[in-house]
Amino acid sequence: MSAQSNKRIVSWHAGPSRPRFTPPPGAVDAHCHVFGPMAQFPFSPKAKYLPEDAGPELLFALRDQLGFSRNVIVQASCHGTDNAATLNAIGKSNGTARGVAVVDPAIGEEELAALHEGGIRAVRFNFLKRLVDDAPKDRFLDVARRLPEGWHVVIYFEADILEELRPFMDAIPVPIVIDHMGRPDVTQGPDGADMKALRHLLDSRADIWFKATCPDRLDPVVEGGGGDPWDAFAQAVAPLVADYSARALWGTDWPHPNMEKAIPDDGHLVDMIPRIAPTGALQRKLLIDNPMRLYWPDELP
Ligand code: 0GY
Repeated sequence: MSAQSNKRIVSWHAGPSRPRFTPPPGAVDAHCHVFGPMAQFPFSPKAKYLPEDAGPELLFALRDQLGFSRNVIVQASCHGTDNAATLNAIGKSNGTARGVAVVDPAIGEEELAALHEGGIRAVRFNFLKRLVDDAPKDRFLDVARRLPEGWHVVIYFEADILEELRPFMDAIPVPIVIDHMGRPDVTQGPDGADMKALRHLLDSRADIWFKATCPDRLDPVVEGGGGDPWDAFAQAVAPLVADYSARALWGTDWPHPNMEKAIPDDGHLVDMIPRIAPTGALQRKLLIDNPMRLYWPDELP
């Protein structure tokens, strides 16, 4: 374990408020994680943080409390390339969860097929230096070229390397989903340099999607610990969702890895939805049509 200390951290709210916004029936939380339970699914020796257990029971209880129907569970870096905890949660979901895996680039066809069988529909390439030791673009590309039918790639990066990643992204032959919009500086506003670069990227290909997620990570922390009510995020992101409404996804990011110093209230996160997607039609795309197209195309009406 390369985590700074062996103290296990809690990064999620103990009693999130009940949201005022009611998601439409069938809504998908398209970005969340599970941690452990550690006794059954130990963390990676390379993990950069050591969280308390946040297993499927807690995740599904939160899903119900917030008024969601489905989850897309993204393999968190603390579990490395062993997707057992994510698969365990999907297996316990009664068909209401699918997942995004992190894989060893040497993975073979049979292992990929087993992940598909377990409900995985994408692989994640993480470029955040504080979370992973290396991000080998050539090996990632090799995996991207060998994915099972219908899968996509999820990429997590920060805005300062977007341009550097362009040739890599251009070479990916399947749809791409950008985690947390590539972490733009939302205080620059909807027309700021980071949002312009993101729009430029989205305009370059019709199959690049984005997660309109994590106001708690992207909006500056104010006195008192959080950025809530996250006004800068709402102002910067609402126009993006309106202009690229067929490619926007939403998720809680529960259990909010590494946010232990500014834990967001999940009820407040849900209440951001009508601020970035103000109409019923936009909410339906963001929460149902778009994630269903990517993760449950077999169940589309
Ligand atoms: C997120 C963001 C973070 C962590 C991870 O896999 C992870 O550990 O994704 C982060 O620290 O920014 O999406 O959960």
